[in-house]
Amino acid sequence: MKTKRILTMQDLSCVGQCSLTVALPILSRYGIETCVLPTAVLSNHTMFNGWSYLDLTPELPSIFENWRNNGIRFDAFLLGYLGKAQLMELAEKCFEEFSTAGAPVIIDPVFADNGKLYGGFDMEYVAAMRSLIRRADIILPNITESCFLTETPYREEHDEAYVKALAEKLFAITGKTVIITGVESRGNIGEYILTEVMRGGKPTLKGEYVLLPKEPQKRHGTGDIFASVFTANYLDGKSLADCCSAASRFVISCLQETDDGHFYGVNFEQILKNL
Ligand code: PXL
Repeated sequence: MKTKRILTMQDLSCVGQCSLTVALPILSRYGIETCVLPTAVLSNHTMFNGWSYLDLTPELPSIFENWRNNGIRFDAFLLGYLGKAQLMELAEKCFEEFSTAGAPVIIDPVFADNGKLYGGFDMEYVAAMRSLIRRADIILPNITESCFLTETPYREEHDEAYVKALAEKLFAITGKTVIITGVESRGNIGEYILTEVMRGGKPTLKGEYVLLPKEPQKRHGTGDIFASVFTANYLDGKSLADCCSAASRFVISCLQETDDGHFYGVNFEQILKNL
């Protein structure tokens, strides 16, 4: 079987078990050739007290020129934390120029959680992301990101009608599969999938929950782990619900593997072999 080649575009945080340092080992573990486009190099992720930030945006045109000269193409794209609004246009150029036919674009918008933007982001970034997701085949925003992207007031508690409305507003932007992550329902947590299916010869929207019992602890980088496991399963032809379920189960195992002292991420390395 031909090995699939994916490009994952996100930051490289030297310390912190997120973005490229989780995407690369996880996707490789699934036998996918994983190429990286680092958008920035940070000393550590932005949940630590302070970080250095080397913006790699100016380097991208020459990276693209060399890929162009070498005829490089990718069978899929996974985008996570980008960092600067200017990168969105470059990301679009990258999909246009370097895709094989039908290569899926999976975007986890990664700019906010718990009702707030992450450090270093502003509304210009949100607007640029709103435009970029029109190019995605699948988006993986959490509730907070869904609210920012659809200009919906954030609610701490959410019910099914609220989640459905958010997903439908996102679908109106992308016209493609929307998967809202971190959705809570009666002590369970998981995803709400909204996708178009054919019913009686007509395209129809189908909503579906994938829920598992909630782990009490929260850790950084679990969204990036989710996106990587999801993507690997998706490229393997699994259903959207099975991709979500596999990704959530692995995140739960990672959380269970991590002791209280490990505040900045999860010990996914210990259980990578179980994937
Ligand atoms: O896990 C998301 C993420 C990725 N990269 C960096 C981050 C964050 C979340 O804060 O700071 C640099």
